Amino acid sequence: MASYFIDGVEGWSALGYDANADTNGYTSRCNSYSVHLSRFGFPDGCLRRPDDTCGAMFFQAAAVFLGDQSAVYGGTLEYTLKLEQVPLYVRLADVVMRSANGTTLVYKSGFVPTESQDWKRVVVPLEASAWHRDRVSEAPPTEAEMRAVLTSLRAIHIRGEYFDGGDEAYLDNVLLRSVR
Ligand SMILES: [Ca+2]
Repeated sequence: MASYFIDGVEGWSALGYDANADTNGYTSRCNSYSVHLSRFGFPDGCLRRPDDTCGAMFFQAAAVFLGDQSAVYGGTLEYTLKLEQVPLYVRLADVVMRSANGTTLVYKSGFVPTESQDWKRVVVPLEASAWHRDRVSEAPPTEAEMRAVLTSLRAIHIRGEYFDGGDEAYLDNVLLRSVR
């Protein structure tokens, strides 16, 4: 499963989470963001975060990344991100997954973006020990819990905002990769 955004947004959208979502819970605050395609990319087109602000914006994966993705347990979620501002929301998760029954798992990478950085490849292990239940400070899910989420995925959200106002973010080359 992959999105390269060569000619369009490929079914992706975006939503805003509360800037304090890691304390208050990952309940979306604004659901109706569109994403803009940019000619810019790594290479050939990418998603660009919307200009208006409503909390912390996350890119929302297209439907083809959702549903039964049980085959990718042990594999990776990979994406390329470019940010143009000093990060501020460092306490938020970088990826949020939610199952059809509402179970929420979050992932926080060790990646700390810097101002005007170049394109950065982020590789997220799809293994229970790398994730947390509900928020970054919580314990990891069990393998069974994580497999259950991957079996009925309702959402994958990739963080696109690290600074409160005036920043830009670009997303490209999203892959769900099974274990090889
Ligand atoms: Ca591209």
